[in-house]
Amino acid sequence: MKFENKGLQNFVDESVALCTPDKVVLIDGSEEQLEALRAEACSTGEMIKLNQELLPGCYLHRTAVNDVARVEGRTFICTEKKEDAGPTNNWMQKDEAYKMLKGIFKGSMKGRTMYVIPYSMGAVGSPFSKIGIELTDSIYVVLNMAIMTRVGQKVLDTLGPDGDFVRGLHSKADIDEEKRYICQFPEDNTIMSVNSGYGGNVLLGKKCFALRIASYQGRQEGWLAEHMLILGVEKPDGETKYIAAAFPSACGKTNLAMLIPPKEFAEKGYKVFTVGDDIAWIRVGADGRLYAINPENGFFGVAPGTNAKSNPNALATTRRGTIFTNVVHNLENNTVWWEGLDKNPPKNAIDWKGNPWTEEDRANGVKGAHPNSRFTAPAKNCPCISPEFENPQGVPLDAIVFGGRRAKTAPLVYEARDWAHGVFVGSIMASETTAAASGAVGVVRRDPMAMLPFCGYNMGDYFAHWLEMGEKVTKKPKFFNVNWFRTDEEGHFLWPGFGDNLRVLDWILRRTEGKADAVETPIGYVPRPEDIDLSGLDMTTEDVADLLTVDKELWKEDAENIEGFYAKFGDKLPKALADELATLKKNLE
Ligand code: OXD
Ligand code: MN
Repeated sequence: MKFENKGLQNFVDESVALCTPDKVVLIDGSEEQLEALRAEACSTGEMIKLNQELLPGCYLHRTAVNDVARVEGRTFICTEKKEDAGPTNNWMQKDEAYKMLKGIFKGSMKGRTMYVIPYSMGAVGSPFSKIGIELTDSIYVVLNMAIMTRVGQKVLDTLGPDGDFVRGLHSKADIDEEKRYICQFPEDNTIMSVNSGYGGNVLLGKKCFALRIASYQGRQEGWLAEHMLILGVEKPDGETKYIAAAFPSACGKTNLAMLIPPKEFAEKGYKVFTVGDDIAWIRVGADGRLYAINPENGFFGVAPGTNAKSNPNALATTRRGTIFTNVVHNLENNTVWWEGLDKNPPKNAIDWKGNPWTEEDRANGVKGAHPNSRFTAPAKNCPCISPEFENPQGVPLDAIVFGGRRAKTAPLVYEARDWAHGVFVGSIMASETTAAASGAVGVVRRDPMAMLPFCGYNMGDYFAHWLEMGEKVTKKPKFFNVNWFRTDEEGHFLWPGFGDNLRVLDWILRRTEGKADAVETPIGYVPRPEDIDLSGLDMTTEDVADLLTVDKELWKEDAENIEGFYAKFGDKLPKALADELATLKKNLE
C-alpha cells in the first residue's frame, strides 16, 4: 500500500513487518466500504444486525467476558524518565516497553486483515484538530471509530505529504488478560494497545489520544485537553452561554450534557445544547477568552440506567446508526435491552455473555446487560446537539465546573475566588466510594479534574500548566464546584438532580454575569438559599439551606486528606496550590 505521507508509509510498513497481516485495507470513509465491513462482521458473528425497522443501522456486539472495561492497572505512560509520568501513572521505560510490546505484537495479525484508519479529532481542517492513524485487526474498532471520529480519505488529504499524526497500533491478538497492555508514548506521539477489544482500550482516538497524548501535546503547545463535557445554555434573552464540566466516571456526565430543562425553565425559554459529553480541547482565543471543542464525533455512553426519563436525548440518539456492546439481545423483536431501560425485561433473551437469560436468572437478580455495557452513537443523532458542534473555532467558555460525589463535605455548589483557587478546587476533586462498589464505603478517592487515569504526564506539572494557562486568559471564565450527591442522615439524596441541575447552572451563569448574590465562606462563594430558583420544585428554601452548609469540622478533615494527597507530588506541587491549601486551613480556624 502506497502513501504520499512518508511518515505514514514508514509506520504502515514497519507495523506490517511486525504484525504480518494477510492483507492491508485503507479505510476511505465511504458508506459502501463501511457497509461491506458490517456485512462481513455479521457473517463471522462478530456483530449481530438488529431489527432494521425498529433500530435502523444498529448492531450488537459482545466482547470477551474478560474484557469489559478500561484496565487502569495495565495502562502505562512510557517515557524516558519515570519522573515525567509522575506519581499517579503506571510507568514503563519507553525502550523497554517497545521491546516487550514488539514481542507481543509479533505475528499477531497472521491470518487477519490490518485496517488503516486515518481519523481526525475535531472537525476536519479545524485549527484545533489533530490527526491520528489507527492500525487495527478489528472490524468492530473500524466501525466504532467511524462513529466516534471523522475517518477516511478527507483526513489523508488534510494530512498531506508532510503532516504529523499520532501513531496508534492495536491488535486483539488473543485477548489474553495477562498480556493486555495499553501503552502511551507521549514523547513519540505513539499508542500501542494489545490483547483487548473493549472500547476505552481500543478506540485509540478517545482516552489514549484525546486525553493522554493530547494532554501532553497541550502542555507543549499551550492548550488543555480535558475530561470535560461541554454544554450550551440558551437563556430567555436568546443568548447562549457555554460551560465545560469535569466529573469522575459514573457521576452523570452524559445526563448533564444532554439535560432537559424543568418545565418552568423551558416555559421561560431556557434551552440546553450538547457540544460534548466526555472530552474538551480548550485553547485561548485571540480575544483572550477560552474556547473549547469536542474532538469526538459520537457518544460512547453507558447503557444501563439510560431511559426515557433519565436521559431521553441519549436514548433518542441510540435509535439509529448505533453499535451496542454487551447489552441484552431481546429475541422477541431482535432489539436490545438493559437494566434501567424500562420495567419490562424481555422473556426471550440472550445476556451480555451470549447465554440464554432465563426467568430464573432474572428472579435471582442476575443482570442481563453488563453494568459497563455501552452504546456508540453518532453525535448528529442527538436531538439537542449544539448548532456549534462543528464550529472549527469552538465555543467560548463562561464557566468551568468541577464535580464529585460527596455525601456531606461539598455543598451543592460553590464558586472559586479566582483562577488559582479554581485550579485548587479542580485539583482536590474527589468521590466517595458507594455501597455499589466493593470495598469500604465512604473512602475518599481524589481524582484531580477527573484526569487521574487520563493525564499523560506528571500531574504536578499538569497543575502548573493549568496555573500558567491562567496568565494567558485575559477574559477569564469563573470556576465552580458542584455536588449533586449530598445525603441526609439516612443516606437519601437531598437534591433531585437530572433536569433540576439546570437550577444550579442558572445560578452559575448569573454569577458569571454579576447578576446573582453569594456569601463568602472558608471554601469560596456559596449562594444564599433564595438565590437558587426553585419555581415548580417541591423543595423549600430551608431544604436548599441544608444543601449549602459548609461544615468546618468536615472540611478540616478534608484539608488533612488533601495534604496527604498533595504530598505525593513532592517538589512538583506548585507553590500556588500549597498556598491555597494553607489559605483553606487558615479560613477554617
Ligand atoms: C468513560 C470513562 O468511559 O470516563 O468515558 O470511563
Ligand atoms: Mn470519560
